[in-house]
This record gives sequence, structure tokens and C-alpha cells, in this order.
Amino acid sequence: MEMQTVNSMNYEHFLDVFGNVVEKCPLVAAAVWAGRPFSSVSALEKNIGDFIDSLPRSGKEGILRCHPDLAGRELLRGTLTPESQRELSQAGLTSLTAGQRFQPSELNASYKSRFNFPFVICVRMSDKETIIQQLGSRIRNSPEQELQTGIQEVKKICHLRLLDISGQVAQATKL
Ligand code: 2AL
Repeated sequence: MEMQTVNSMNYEHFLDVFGNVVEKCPLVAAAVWAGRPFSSVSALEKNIGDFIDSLPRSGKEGILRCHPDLAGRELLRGTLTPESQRELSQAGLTSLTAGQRFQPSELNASYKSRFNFPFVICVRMSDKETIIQQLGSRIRNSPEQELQTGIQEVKKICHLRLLDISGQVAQATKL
């Protein structure tokens, strides 16, 4: 994708294209549009990261709360966004059997009641076993640590979604 094309988009078009690089948070794309022209996709990504970092704690928690649970209700109902659906199925999470689904659901519930936001991890940079292991270890973090970790994961998800949009091949590093 040519940056000239991106930079010439009106905000409606920009939102159509980039509105879900942060899951269900089109506000992020709407906010950074005013920062055009972007010299590169990385520059756009930096604007997004800086905007997220500038949010108060409540805003960061709000971003995390817009993410679907792994192996949760949206997955079972088929109401995930196309981006999440693709990511969760690439990580093999849509093919968990009922027995396998049990463990992340139980841990997810404990995680959510401890932090009041869902466990967020960039599943394309991970695999089923690592995700379950990370859930089990991150649940012991402090709320402050876990907010930071969750937001870092949101940025990784955003990075890969931007690469998808810009037509580059994502070289996702396995954790
Ligand atoms: C997600 C998601 O939708 N995509 C991804 O990589 N991780 N959700 C989550 N709760 O971690």
C-alpha cells in the first residue's frame, strides 16, 4: 500500500481501512488520522502507539475490555470480528475440543475477576500451549504490570494487522 494513498484518504475512508487495527476501537484510528501525512506504515504505527500511551488508565483498560475472550462467548457464537476470527483460528483456538476449552475458560474467568479486563495476548505470535502457560503465569502479575503487558500485546496485534493491511507478509516471531 502506497503511503500517498493512505495520506490522501478522508477520515471516513481511513476508518474503513484502519478502524479495527485496535480491536473494536475505531476511536484510535479516528484520532491518529489528524497526524497525517505519515512517512511510512511504521510512522502510522508509532502514532497509534503514542496515542494509546497517552490515554489514562481507564482508557487503556477500556481498550483491553474491547477484546474478545479467548475461547469465549463470541467464538462460540460466531460473532468475532473477521480479524479476531482469523487470528484465533490461525492459533488453533477455534478447534479446541470441549475438554480442551475448559482450562482456558476457567483460567480466563479467574483472570477477569482479578483484573476486571480480559486476558489479551497476540495469538499469532504464540501457540496454544504458550497461551495457556502465559495465562497461568500472568494471572500472578500485579494489576499495574498486567495493564502494561496487556497493552503491549494490543500493540503487537495492531502491528500484525497493519502489516496485513499494507500487504506485507507478517514474520510473526514465536514467543
Ligand atoms: C485476541 C484477538 O482477538 N486477537 C489476538 O491476537 N488476541 N484476543 C485476546 N483476548 O487476546
